[in-house]
Amino acid sequence: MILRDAVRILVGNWDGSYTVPSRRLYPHQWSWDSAFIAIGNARWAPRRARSELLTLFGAQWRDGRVPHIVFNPKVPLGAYFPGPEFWDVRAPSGSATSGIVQPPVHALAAWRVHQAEPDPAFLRRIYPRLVAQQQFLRTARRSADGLISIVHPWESGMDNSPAWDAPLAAVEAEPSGVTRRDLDHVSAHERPTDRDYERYTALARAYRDSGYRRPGAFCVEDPLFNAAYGVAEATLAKIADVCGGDPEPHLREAAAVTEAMVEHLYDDGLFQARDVLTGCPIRSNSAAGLVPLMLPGLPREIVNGLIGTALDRFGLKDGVLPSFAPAAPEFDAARYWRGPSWINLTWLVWQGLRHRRPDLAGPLADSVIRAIRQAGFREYFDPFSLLGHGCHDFSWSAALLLDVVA
Ligand code: 9YW
Repeated sequence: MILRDAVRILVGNWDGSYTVPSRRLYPHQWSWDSAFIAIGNARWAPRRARSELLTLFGAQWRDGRVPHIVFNPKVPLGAYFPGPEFWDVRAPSGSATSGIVQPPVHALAAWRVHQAEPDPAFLRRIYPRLVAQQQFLRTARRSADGLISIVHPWESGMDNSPAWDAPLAAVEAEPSGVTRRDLDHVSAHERPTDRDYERYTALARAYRDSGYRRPGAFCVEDPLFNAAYGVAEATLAKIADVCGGDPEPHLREAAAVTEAMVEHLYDDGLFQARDVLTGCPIRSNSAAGLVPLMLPGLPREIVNGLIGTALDRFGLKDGVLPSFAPAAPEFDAARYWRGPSWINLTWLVWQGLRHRRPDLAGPLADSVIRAIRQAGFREYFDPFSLLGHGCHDFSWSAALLLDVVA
């Protein structure tokens, strides 16, 4: 029954060649959502999964960047803020897009789609695009220490994570011109504050005005983003193998970023973000710091440190994974990325545990099923009561359930 409901949601959110995250709240195509959705769709409709990724990469920019939103021209202007009129840019395909990116989890998605239904022609088509996506990050965003930076909290995928409180405090807020549409659909106490939105808008505007070239007042190295980048290289090695390419450079790159992360971002049982502008680590208790468990070459003692933290600070054994450690003062069980459990974040950590600690991965997968059984396919969940929050019929919750039970 629950599986049938998951498929029903994905069918309802399908727009002909890709899937919207949510009909009303997010009525366009989102970058990392599409990767998670493809992973789920691969389980019952691999053709849709391939279309999902190819549609997204159809809006790739000439510099290789994959925009975080591809706008549907049929959706009325003003239905989502900030919309195409704000970003004011088009991909070579002609699609209106945003100008920022999201964590590059797409190579992993492409590989999972290929595993579900082998299709070397699909891999050959998407491989050069995935390589260009990584190349953009190396060219535009890599520091001398070998880490990739993000220039907006939206690029982290975890917009209002408490990890961004300190770097955001340095950003001048812009009180005018913010017409929030999210509050038409979900309640204010579950979402980022107006102040957050004013800062998001100011940052996005400054980046836009630099021609989407120069980082502004927010520039950080995020462990989830860098882990996704490293996993993408490790996965591109497998894809290159199938496509007759050379896996070696990808393996070297995956090893290099893993090493840089261990050297610069790991601290006392958790990976932390680092502020590029000040050079200082941003110490927080974000579950983003557990996602590097996905990196295949992570040293054993680091893996053990992360697992210890997951158990002690995130209560891994007790139930669903919160997005922020519950004992921390910033924790909020209902507000967006400041504590609630999210299925995609849980899925990423689950991937990291599956082969290393099946005894912990199993209960984590069960917790996803339990949350959805109790609350439905909500956007996020109170990690203790499992009360559902945010929008209903959320695509990646449905898609990743299909993967977790497969
Ligand atoms: C926004 C679509 C996106 C996700 C992000 C999540 C939220 C807010 O929704 O972003 O308006 O873009 O934080 O991870 O991709 O589901």
